[in-house]
Amino acid sequence: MANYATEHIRTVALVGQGSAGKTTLAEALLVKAGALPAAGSVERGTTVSDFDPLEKQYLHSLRSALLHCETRGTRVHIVDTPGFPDFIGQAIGALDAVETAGVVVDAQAGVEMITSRMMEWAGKRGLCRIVIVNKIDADHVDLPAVLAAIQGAFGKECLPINLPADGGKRVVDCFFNPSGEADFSSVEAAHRALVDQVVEVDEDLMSLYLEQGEIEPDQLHAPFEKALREGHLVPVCFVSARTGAGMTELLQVFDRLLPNPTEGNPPLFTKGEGDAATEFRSEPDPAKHVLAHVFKVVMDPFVGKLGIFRVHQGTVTKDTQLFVGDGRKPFKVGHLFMLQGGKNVEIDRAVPGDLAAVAKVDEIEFDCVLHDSHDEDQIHMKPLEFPTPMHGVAIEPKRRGDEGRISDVLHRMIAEDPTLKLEQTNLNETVLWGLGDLHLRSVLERMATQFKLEVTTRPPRIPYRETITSAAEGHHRHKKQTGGAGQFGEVYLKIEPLPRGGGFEFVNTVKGGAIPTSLIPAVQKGIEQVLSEGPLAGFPLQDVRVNVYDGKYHPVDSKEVAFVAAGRKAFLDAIAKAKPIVLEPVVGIEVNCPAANMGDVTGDLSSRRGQVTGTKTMQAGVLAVTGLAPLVELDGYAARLKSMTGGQGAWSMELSHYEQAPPVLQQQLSAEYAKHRRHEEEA
Ligand SMILES: Nc1nc2c(ncn2[C@@H]2O[C@H](COP(=O)(O)OP(=O)(O)O)[C@@H](O)[C@H]2O)c(=O)[nH]1
Ligand SMILES: [Mg+2]
Repeated sequence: MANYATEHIRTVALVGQGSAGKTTLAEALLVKAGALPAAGSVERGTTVSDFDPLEKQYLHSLRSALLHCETRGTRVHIVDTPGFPDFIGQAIGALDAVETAGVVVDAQAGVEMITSRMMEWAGKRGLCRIVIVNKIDADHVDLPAVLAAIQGAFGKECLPINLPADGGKRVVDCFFNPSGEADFSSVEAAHRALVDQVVEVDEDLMSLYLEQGEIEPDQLHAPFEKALREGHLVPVCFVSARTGAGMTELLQVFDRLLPNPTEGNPPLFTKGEGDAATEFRSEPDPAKHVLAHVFKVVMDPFVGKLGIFRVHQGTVTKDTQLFVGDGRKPFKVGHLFMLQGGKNVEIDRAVPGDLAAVAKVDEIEFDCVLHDSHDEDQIHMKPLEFPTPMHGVAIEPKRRGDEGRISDVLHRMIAEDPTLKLEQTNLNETVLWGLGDLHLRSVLERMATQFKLEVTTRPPRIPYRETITSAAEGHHRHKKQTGGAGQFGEVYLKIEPLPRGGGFEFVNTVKGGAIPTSLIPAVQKGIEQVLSEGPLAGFPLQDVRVNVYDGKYHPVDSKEVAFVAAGRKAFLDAIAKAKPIVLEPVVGIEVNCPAANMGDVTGDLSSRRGQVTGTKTMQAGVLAVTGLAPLVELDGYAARLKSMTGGQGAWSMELSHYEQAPPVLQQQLSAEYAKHRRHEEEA
């Protein structure tokens, strides 16, 4: 395979609502660029991206797929991502690997829930963005209205870079072309709007433009890239992945206008640990030390673990020795791959901008950094935030004896997917948390088909938390005389509430060796034992600061165990006096529904102790309702929404914050816990 210099590489993630046509578009681009002889179809399960058996069954992308093609001397890496809210983690992860987010909009549906979410995520990550309006061939599309909706939702900086012509059979470029025929608006107006917008980021050019009234396209390149980087310009292009209209023009936009890796915003890395950590940006220079970021890990049934990374700096070859994150032992690359859907193609080097993969390196985990310098360990990439998984199922093996393997396989799947969590509750439940029902189902199906492991599922308990609401003092003297040896430890501590989200803080202000420094970790250990099971209702305790300030020890009898016990009991003593409460999770919910159902949807939300925080028109006849509601009240919401909207509604939720649970609920939860404790003691 030919080698491409960094300047001749482009990286684009196709993101946006499910069914907008991302997979079909990726396929059409590969065909147009000559990387594929003919286009497959999503419906027949023959596309390069949707290669996974489960994707073929669902007719939807469930995971991101890496593709690449060559156009006019430029290599284009494309990441096709799923648009279903359940699999949004895959799309967010892909943003770490590219300069540009290509947000695909379905011309028939307009701006949708995931369109907005991805515009926002990509903006937060400092990516250049383009909007690709697909399906311009379809019946009943109102393209001027779609463009207006895009500008309404994302701002006036969304400007068409080409326009449909001949009734949507082709598109006409408006950037290089100062004039021409289009189906609506005019090429002249679009061209002028683009130039006006671009020169705004460059004062000198602006004066020149005002003087001369026109600017050479070549002079516009640098300010164009700057405008993209700064989010001052979001080009909009029109395509039909089905008829191929706009494909040549889109490839031309990729090649001539999208940033190469030296023109995008380089990602932020951190070096060192804790307070000593410093931030720095990678430099897309092939001659420097290697910095590569693993943005995706897959368990390939044939080659095993594949670590897929983006090179941000330096050159990786098959002879490169790479360190994994903080690890001290390097591995030799050996075989280096580039992916085309489910196919791995061996390559001999990867430079800044390339997306490549290595197989069978156990230490590689999602989000780790690969590097080749001995003195620069502890390198991390500034982490992306992912939505917190709020849908859970409690699982149990169908066959006894499968417990170990299930936990093993689930841990491997979690390593691939940052939006999947496994929790072992204190009620002996194993709960798998994901972003939605389909997300969880796909995991369990993969487990059943690929690993022959079957489980039964039931709804899990709500992830309540506990905290305290006032400061208090705690004390415990642990004294035991067993035979000759004794145990002695005494601890005085103070606790106080931290703001929500403050977690746990341990402070040691013991003076004069009242508790020897060597035994402080034992005290801390005892205290931390309480964190996983709060005394009020058995839920994890959070948002509390503990200050151990005094104590007593005995030169002979003071052992670690004594201080673990004293720490734990002193903490429990303080909690009992600090007005503990149960916190319940409150989620932000977004519902898309026909405007006619708005009253039902908002009324229903209020009846669930919820609160509507906003409504927004997405396009003619469709509303987005946002609100907040306690998670416990959303039981059965999917079915309710379906019946309220005749199947037209869509929704997603994300953890917003924790709030004090209503008194009745608190009493009920602590009564249940007390009963559970009695059972345990009797058993
Ligand atoms: N009419 C029309 N249909 C399209 C076009 N592109 C995709 N589709 C159809 O839209 C559906 C969703 O496409 P898909 O590529 O799976 O969307 P994705 O979820 O964004 O990857 C499929 O039935 C496609 O055949 C297009 O340009 N025009
Ligand atoms: Mg797809």
